[in-house]
Amino acid sequence: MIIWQQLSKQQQVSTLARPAIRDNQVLAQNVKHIIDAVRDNGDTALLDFTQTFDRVTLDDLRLPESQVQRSVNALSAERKQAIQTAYEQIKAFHNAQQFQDIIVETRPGVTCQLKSEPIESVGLYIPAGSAPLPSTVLMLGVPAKLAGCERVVLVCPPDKDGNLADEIIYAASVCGINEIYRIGGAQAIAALALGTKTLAPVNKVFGPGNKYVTEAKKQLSQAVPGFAIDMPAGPSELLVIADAGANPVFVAADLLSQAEHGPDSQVILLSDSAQMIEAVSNELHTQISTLPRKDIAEQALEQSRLILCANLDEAAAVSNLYGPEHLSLQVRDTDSLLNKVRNAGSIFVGDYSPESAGDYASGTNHVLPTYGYSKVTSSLSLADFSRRYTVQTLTKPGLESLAQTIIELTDAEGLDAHQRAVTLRVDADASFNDAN
Ligand code: HSO
Ligand code: ZN
Repeated sequence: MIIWQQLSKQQQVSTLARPAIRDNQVLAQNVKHIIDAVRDNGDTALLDFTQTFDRVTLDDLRLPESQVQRSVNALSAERKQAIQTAYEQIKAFHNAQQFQDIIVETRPGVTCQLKSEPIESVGLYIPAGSAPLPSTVLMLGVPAKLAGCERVVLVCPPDKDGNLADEIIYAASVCGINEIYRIGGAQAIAALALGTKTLAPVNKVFGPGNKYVTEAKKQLSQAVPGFAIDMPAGPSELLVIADAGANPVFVAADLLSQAEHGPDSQVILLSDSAQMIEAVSNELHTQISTLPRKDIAEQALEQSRLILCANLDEAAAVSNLYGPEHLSLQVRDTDSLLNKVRNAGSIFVGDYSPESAGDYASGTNHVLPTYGYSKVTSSLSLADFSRRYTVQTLTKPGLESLAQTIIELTDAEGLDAHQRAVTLRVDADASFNDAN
C-alpha cells in the first residue's frame, strides 16, 4: 500500500506515471514499409500481407453478403438479443447528441450560422486479437450511422479460415453496415487512407488496435492530406475511489475487469481507508485465481497502485492529476465527490455502476481518451462523425455598420486588399443595388 502523504513531489509524479511510450524506430520503419507497399501495389499487397500476418490466402478481401445470413443462423437467440439490446441503449444515448444548428444575428444585417455535416466516408477498425469485440462495432457503428455518414466501412483481420467472428458480422448488420473487408493491421489502415482497387479511401478512421495499427494511424494522418483519425489510443485504465463503506468484492472485480484487457492495462485504487485497501487487496488475490485470463490480469496488476489518501478531497486531487480513462466512485457521498473530480474519460457513479456497464450496454461510448489525454480530449460521441462549419450573410447596411471596425483593423495589419474588399462595396453606387 502506498501512502500518498508520505511521498515526495517527485515520487508522487512517478507513482502516477504511465509506462513511457518508447519511440520505436524499428516499428516505425516496418509500418512505413507496409504503407509504401499498399500505396505501390494496392490489393496485391493487401492479399500478401494477409497471407503473411493472418496466415490465410483469400481471393477476395470483401466479406461476401451471404456470410451475414450464415452468422445470423450460427448465433444463439440469447447472443443476438444481447447485441440488439446493447444496440438500443447505445442508439438512444447517441441519438440525443444530435447537433442543433446555431443562427445568431450578431448585429442588425449580420447573420452567422454554425452548421453540421456528416463526414462523407468513415472506416471502422475492429481488432480481432485475443477476443472478438462486437461491443466496439456498436460503439463505432451506431454513431457513424446516426450521424448520417454516407459510407461506413468496417475492417477486421480474418482468422486462419478467412472468417470474421459471427458476433462482429451480426453487430455490423444490426448497425446497417454492409461494406466489410477482411483485413487488419497497418495494411488495413493504409488501405483505408490511400484506397486500392477494391477499397475506395475514407476520410476518417476510428477504432482501437495494436501498436502497428496505432503507428499506421499516426503516420497516415500526417502523410495523407485530409485524412483524419479519431484519437490517440493507449492501454486501458481504471481508477477507483472507494471509501470505507464500499464493497471490496465489487471494487476488486472492477479492477480485474480492466486488468484482463492486456498486460499493459493500468488499474489504480484510491481510498481514505487502510482497511478497505487491505480488503480489496485480499479480494484481488481470491478473484484472480479463477479467471481464465489470469496471466494477463496478473501482469497488469504488477503495475497497479493501491494508494491511501488522507481524505476524499485528496483522492479527487490525485485522480485529477492522473486523468484516468475510466473513473469509478464507490463512496457514500457521490454528489460531493462528483463535483470535485475532473479529467476523466467516463465516470461511473456509485456501487452499482460497474465499468462493464459502460463497456457494453448502458449507452455511453467506450472509446475514450487514455494516457492522460482525458485532460484535453473528449470521449467519442456523435460529434466525431461530423464536422461543423460556419455560414454568414451580410446585408449592405450590415456591412456598412461594420466597415469602420474592419477598416481600422486592416490598417493595423497593413492589409489593404482586405480593406478595399469592404470600402468598394460600401462606396458602390446605387445602380448596382438597383440592378440586383
Ligand atoms: N474497456 C474497453 C472497452 C471494452 N471492454 C470492450 C470490453 N469490451 C476500453 O474502454
Ligand atoms: Zn473493458
